[in-house]
Amino acid sequence: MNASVPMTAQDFKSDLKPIWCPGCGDYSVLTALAKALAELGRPREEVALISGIGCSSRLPAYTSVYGFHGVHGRALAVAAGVKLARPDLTVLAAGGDGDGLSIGGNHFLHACRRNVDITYLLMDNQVYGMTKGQASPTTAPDWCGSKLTPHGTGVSPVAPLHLALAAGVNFFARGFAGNPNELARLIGAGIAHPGFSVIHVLSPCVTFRPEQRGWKQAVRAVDATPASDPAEAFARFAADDGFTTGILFAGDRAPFMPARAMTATVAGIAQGFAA
Ligand SMILES: Cc1ncc(C[n+]2csc(CCOP(=O)(O)OP(=O)(O)O)c2C)c(N)n1
Ligand code: SF4
Repeated sequence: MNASVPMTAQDFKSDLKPIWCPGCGDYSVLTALAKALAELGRPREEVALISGIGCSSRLPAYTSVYGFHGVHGRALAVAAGVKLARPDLTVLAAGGDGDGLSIGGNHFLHACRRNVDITYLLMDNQVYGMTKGQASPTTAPDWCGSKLTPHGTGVSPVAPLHLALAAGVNFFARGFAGNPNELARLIGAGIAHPGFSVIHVLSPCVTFRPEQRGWKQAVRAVDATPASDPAEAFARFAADDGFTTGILFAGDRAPFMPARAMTATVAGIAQGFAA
């Protein structure tokens, strides 16, 4: 591609046709991401998108940037490695609430704490879509839609905003797949903000949670400038119901980037093993 020709959102989509169910929110996340990357204007080979496993984690295959569709729950570990080895790249990670908060929950905490300059699309549908509809960490306790939990889970769900703030996240925005233009703006803001940025995307699973079509009526835009102090954000969003959208927190911690990582090369690492 000629670098002087401005790229369009379409240029950031691959030729693969997504196999998501018709109406899945993930289509709009792809649209928003492609728009954000076109607006960012970096060549495709300077962007890496890392994912785990799940319907949402198929995202890299449908983009034209470098991608890695890896192991369940380990997207953030891989993304951190990519960013530390190649700080010149724009690095994103993506995956579902199961991938990021169940099996990957520990990595989520440490990614917030460590603050490597990555933008993470946490595509939340409050269910394990790929494995046919089991409850996830963000599922409400009284949801009885899975045969595994016919009387609900009875367990308090994780609130990604509160969890991220407690763990030291540097940027937290919430978007809705049904509003892809606004979501593109939030993804762009997350990429521009130094450090670990979480874009919590409400992305309906129309197959196993058809009632999530009603999220359209539930979401509302935040009516204040983002908090920059975690205590202020906690106080402001203590009673948050999970449907406030926009940039909810923007901190100013310096990203984690050890000098040593910047000088490591594959040849150097190989030499170290040979010695
Ligand atoms: C180590 C491991 N454990 C379990 C699974 C089975 N598995 C695949 S995807 C998935 C959860 C998917 O849910 P989520 O991350 O919320 O994504 P969604 O499909 O809803 O987008 C699970 C449990 C797996 N692939 N690997
Ligand atoms: S099962 Fe749910 S999350 Fe997976 S593609 Fe279908 S609608 Fe989307």
